[in-house]
Amino acid sequence: MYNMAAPKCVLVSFALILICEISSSERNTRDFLKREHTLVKPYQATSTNNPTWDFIGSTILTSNYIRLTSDHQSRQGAIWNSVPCRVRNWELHVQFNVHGSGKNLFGDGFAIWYTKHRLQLGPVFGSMDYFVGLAIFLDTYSNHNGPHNHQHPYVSAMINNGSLHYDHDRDGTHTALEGCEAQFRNKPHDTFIAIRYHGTTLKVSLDIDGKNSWKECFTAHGVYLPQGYFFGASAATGDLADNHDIISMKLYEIDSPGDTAQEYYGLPKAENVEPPREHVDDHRNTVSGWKIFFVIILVLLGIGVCGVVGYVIFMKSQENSRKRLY
Ligand SMILES: *[C@@H]1O[C@H](CO)[C@@H](O)[C@H](O)[C@H]1NC(C)=O
Ligand SMILES: [Ca+2]
Repeated sequence: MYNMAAPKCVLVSFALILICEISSSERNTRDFLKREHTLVKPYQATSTNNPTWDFIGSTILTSNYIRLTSDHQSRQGAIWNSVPCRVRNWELHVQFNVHGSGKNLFGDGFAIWYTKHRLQLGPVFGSMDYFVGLAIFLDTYSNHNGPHNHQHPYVSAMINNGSLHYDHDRDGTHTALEGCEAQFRNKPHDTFIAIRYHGTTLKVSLDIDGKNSWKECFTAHGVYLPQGYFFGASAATGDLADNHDIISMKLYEIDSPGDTAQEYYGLPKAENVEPPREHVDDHRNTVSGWKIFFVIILVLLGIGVCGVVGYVIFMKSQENSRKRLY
């Protein structure tokens, strides 16, 4: 009896390994493209035959790319998927091309969205502020003049439940979940970004070196996004400009059979993000510093004047009392 247990155990383990093998290969077959959330050439045919994408603002369609903004000032453009995404675990691949004539001055960049609201132009890379959902920013221009802990262009993620403001003056550093530096502009080869959301893990990777391989930008854990939001991309130019082109957006379902049960219905949230710090205006700060300095000087002067006046009055009264004494 005792000796029979070992082979049985081996058999059971072998069967388990076999089951694992089968389920992992099954998982691979389920990594498939969701056509209703995918945008590929030819775009004109897409908009007429399969109208699941909307185009607004300065966006123009050509046969080879979708141009969100051209290399001109003060443009805002966006594309939005009109089908809410019910896929729980997904990976979005975006082929893009940011290019322009500016050598040192160009901007502002573009954003990829998974949000509750769509088709609203606004100040955050061409889309609305106080958004509800996920934003991936590909920020080409550093608005922050002070000491920066990173270079630009910079790729970052932000999770918002509608309460947070994107602070351009700080390049969103106070609300960013994670980020990485990435020289994706004016490349002679194709450039791609992959956004993978599986379970509660968000992973962003880039393929911008023309090597046809993904390089991790960052991975963030404890990210909660509900189903039913919309994918989109938007871009903006201000005083500075660039061409912000989208070549394709492809959404892959990466649900594995085991984890389809849990769903999330709450507001977007990220567990490991620092609470937003107060926006402290450097200029105003120095002014208030000077104010305090002047107040102290005035108080000291006041004390001095009071002292002198008091001393004079005291001496006068002493004189008077002396006069009375004599
Ligand atoms: C929304 O997010 C902010 C900042 O992360 C947080 O303080 C607030 O509690 C959240 N509100 C809700 C209703 O979850
Ligand atoms: Ca910026």
